[in-house]
Amino acid sequence: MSILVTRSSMPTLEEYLEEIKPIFESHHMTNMGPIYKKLQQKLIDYLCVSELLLFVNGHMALEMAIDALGLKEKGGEVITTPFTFVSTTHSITRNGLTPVFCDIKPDDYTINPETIEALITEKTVAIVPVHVYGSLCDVEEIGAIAKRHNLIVIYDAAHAFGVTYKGVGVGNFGDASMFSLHATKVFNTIEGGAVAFHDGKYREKLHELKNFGIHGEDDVLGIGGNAKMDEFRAAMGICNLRRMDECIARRKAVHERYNERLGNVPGIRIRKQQEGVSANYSYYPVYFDREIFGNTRDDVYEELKLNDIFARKYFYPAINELSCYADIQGAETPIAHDISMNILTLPMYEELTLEDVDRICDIVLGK
Ligand code: T4K
Repeated sequence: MSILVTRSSMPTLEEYLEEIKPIFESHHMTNMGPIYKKLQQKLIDYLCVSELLLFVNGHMALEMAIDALGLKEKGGEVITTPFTFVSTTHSITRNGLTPVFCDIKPDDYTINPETIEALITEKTVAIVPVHVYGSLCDVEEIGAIAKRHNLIVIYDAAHAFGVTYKGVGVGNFGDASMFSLHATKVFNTIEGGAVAFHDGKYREKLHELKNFGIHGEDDVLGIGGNAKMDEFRAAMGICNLRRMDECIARRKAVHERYNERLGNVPGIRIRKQQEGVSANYSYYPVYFDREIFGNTRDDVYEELKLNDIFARKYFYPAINELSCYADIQGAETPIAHDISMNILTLPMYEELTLEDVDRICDIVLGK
């Protein structure tokens, strides 16, 4: 059987059927029904955040968060990373804002705070960093920069569900954070997304944006869209959340086996455990230094493919090298370019066996 880069975590069919049974009695299938509300509260508790709204997917959650926090109205420039999934940048540009690409750090691949400040102009309105692969951004330094320059910070925490820093849930940093709850994520609601924030003044605007701008029965205040999470997806979330600890423990075992096998190989670079961070083991990225390792990232990718193993080049090309962003002028981002050319995310999911990991590593190492 093929091994793909990931495989969705799912409950048993019986467990899911039990959870969706009430929908067949009430016929309440969507529009913030009881299962939505139950999941919303459970996620507030699990992520240790004060406010959280659920969305149809992570992309719409981020796009609407940027709007709800007033950035669309303001217009201007947003400093962000070129090393991410294209959704991050699209969320900025679809709000009429201009992305300004800032280079990343070579060790954890998150935006480099040392280069942020030089990119700030009188047009800068926000920073949108990404906790890429679940690596925590330098939240303290980014927070200090934002305070100095009066900028909004919205984290793309698509990969960082359940990550904590010094015991604080990742969703507490910045003005808002978006989590993707897509089928490929550590925690999924099939498709889904969430925005966590602490200032209650955003609640109503965000809620309205995802529900056509409707404000009660008598008026529509804003020009919203439709990005509501339905009851069937919320039910999947309820089931999957029950098994989160087990799921993360199994991923951790996979991660540790990869570390054992690849951690000390000349020319292979793996991420180090970040101090104070409890990880969620969402991805297993490996950097290949072709000069030392001999084989390139692409050689390894092809060899795995020949063996029916489908690793992925997340995130290649860097966003500022994509055709749709070719017109965006800006500073060079050589580290993001180098990482995107040489990194491969190896298969990572809870059901991956340690024997599978050994087989993958044998192929990577040419054994
Ligand atoms: N920001 C960041 C940093 C993100 O990474 C993402 C999404 C977003 C924002 C936006 O969040 P969402 O709107 O998606 O909630 C996948 C995911 O679709 C996407 O969610 C994810 N990031 C991105 C990094 O990866 P593809 O096109 O690579 O997925 P696909 O269909 O090739 O699937 C990858 C593997 O996952 C498959 O080989 C098998 C497995 N899989 C896939 C699906 C769809 C399953 O096991 N079950 C499934 O249902 O984008």
